[in-house]
Amino acid sequence: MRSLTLFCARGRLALLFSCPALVLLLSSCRTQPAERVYTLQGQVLAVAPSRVEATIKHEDIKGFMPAMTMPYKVKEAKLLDNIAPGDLINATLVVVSNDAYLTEVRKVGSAPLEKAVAAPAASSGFELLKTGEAVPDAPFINQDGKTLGFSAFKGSTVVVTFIYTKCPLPTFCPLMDRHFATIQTSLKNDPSLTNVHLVSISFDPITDTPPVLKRHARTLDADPRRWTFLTGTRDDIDRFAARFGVSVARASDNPLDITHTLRTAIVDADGKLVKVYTGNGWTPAQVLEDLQPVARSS
Ligand SMILES: [Cu+2]
Repeated sequence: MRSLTLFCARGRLALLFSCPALVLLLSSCRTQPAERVYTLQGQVLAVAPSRVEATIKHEDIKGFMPAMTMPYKVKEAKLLDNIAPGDLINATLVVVSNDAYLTEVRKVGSAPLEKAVAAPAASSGFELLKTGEAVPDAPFINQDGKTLGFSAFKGSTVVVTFIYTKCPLPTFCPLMDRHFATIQTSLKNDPSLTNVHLVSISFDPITDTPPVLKRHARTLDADPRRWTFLTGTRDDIDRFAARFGVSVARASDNPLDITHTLRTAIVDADGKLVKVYTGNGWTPAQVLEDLQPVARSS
């Protein structure tokens, strides 16, 4: 039931495309409140300088997601006025269809911070790719189970992002999916961008097998001629992703409990890095604008 609830959160339209049996369940989704509210308990590891976001290592959120460490938006900056790293908090997590944020943040104690919870990519021993540098090749498997290297996309301008299909927060991986779906629509309507290809790489190879990726692609209405989903071995994916600045940390007791950052990049038709977008603040319009000169020169 949990997966269905999450699915509803991502958008009812997706449900329509997925499978006929699920359509029957649509009515039960409709009756769900637009806003879902959960209790979050955990420790604050960091507070963003703008104080609109805090990284929290939290316990299981009953009925929603397992324990993990990740950044959460707060409804208003003043909610974090008296909150500092190390604080133990109780908060209310509000999840709406395309957004999630904390309200009612309450300090209930404090505890010493553990060191190096999610190692940043910089310490993983891989150098970040620089603009103009050739993106290294890496072996992947696509949603059809076909083996291919990243170099297979040479000749096309590529927009690549990193996701996993079970990501529970609408503002993270599901947002990357929605943005890519929006870009795909624009690509189809813009003849100058016919040579642009979208690539979503999952860093959860245990769950995101080719059939799972294929189903996921279908729910997003992804056109396999324009948008490819890739998986591979964990090491190959992590090594490749780290070059773009993606850090992926899996809990030692449960590799399905994933803490990650987001990076999206444009790679030109020669396989060279053009631009990297950090986090979830970028927009499809911005990427489409940045694609214009790149796609034209290829
Ligand atoms: Cu995610």
